[in-house]
Amino acid sequence: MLPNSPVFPPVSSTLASKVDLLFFFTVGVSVLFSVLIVATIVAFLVKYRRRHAAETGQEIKGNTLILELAWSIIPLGLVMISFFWGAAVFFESSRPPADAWSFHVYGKQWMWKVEHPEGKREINEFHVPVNQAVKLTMTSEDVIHNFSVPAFRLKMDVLPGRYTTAWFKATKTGTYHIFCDQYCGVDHSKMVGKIHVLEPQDYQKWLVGGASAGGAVATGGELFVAKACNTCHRSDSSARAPILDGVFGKSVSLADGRTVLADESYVRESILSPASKIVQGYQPIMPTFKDQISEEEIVQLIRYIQDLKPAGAAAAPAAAAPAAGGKS
Ligand code: HEC
Ligand SMILES: [Cu+2]
Repeated sequence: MLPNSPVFPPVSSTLASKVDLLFFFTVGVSVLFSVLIVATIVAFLVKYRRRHAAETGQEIKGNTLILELAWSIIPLGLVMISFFWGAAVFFESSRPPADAWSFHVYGKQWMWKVEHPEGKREINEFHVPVNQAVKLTMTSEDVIHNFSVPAFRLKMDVLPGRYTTAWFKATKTGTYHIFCDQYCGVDHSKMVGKIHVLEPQDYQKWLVGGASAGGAVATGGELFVAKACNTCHRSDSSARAPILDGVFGKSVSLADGRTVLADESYVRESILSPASKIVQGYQPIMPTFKDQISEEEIVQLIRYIQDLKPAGAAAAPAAAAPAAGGKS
């Protein structure tokens, strides 16, 4: 929209120009009315100024129906346009498309950690393919942060203790800024990063080459054994604990009569506070893993559970294309 403008960031995602258009519309309407109001005030100041000391105002009686209707209906119409237009853009920005690749983002004083669908990790650098929808599931390891990429018009709070999601589809290759948009401590201003948008073949090349940053984290399968989840959650169903194969993405009946969707937040809650949602037909014997497991390990377990197919179905091709990453 404004190429190479120092005022506006580049327009590099499918959502960016839609957000800009809405922004310019609301600013335009506001400026138009501000100018009209100020001009009217000035004109009336001059026109109805007191011309001699004894002058009194004329009494005004009755009303002008057309005028009253006009100044009610026109602003209502304009506000409704902003409302429905804004709602449409909001819905689009908050619903990742079904074919989005699933990335995880961790905010931490003072860095951004990213995990790719096939497990590769990086810090403050984020490589993504162009023209591919990317879904971010984000959480914080300490305080509230905010993941912001101005070029994508993307900005989402990253909170400790829960998952927030955002998505984007980059439309132009290049390197763009990542900022933390929520004051989070002394080095908040250094909590910045770069997002590199690559051609799909360059992204694949990048994926196979180079080491993964951020230290090794055990895979979900290893953790499932190391944390002894497998002693209760066995696929041969000794009836102590529900079989987890195929549970992800399904709805689960709880002992108190509610049903919940087994999504990432549900699995996370099941691990950290198992007693808050008890599965129907089971005893609350699962211990909490709070303080014994890191946010990154929880995500590994979620991914492992996500890939557990119901008995009989073909096993998921291990770490094939990143497209195999979750589609919740
Ligand atoms: C002592 C046995 C035991 C251990 C160990 C255990 N669980 Fe559980 N788990 C249960 C039981 C029983 C339930 C069902 C009752 C409930 O909801 O708390 C359950 C429920 C769950 C659910 C919800 C399942 C559903 O069908 O909705 C998930 C997810 C889960 N556990 C994951 C884990 C993970 C991951 C670990 C290891 C970090 C683990 N569990 C360790 C016994 C256990
Ligand atoms: Cu921050």
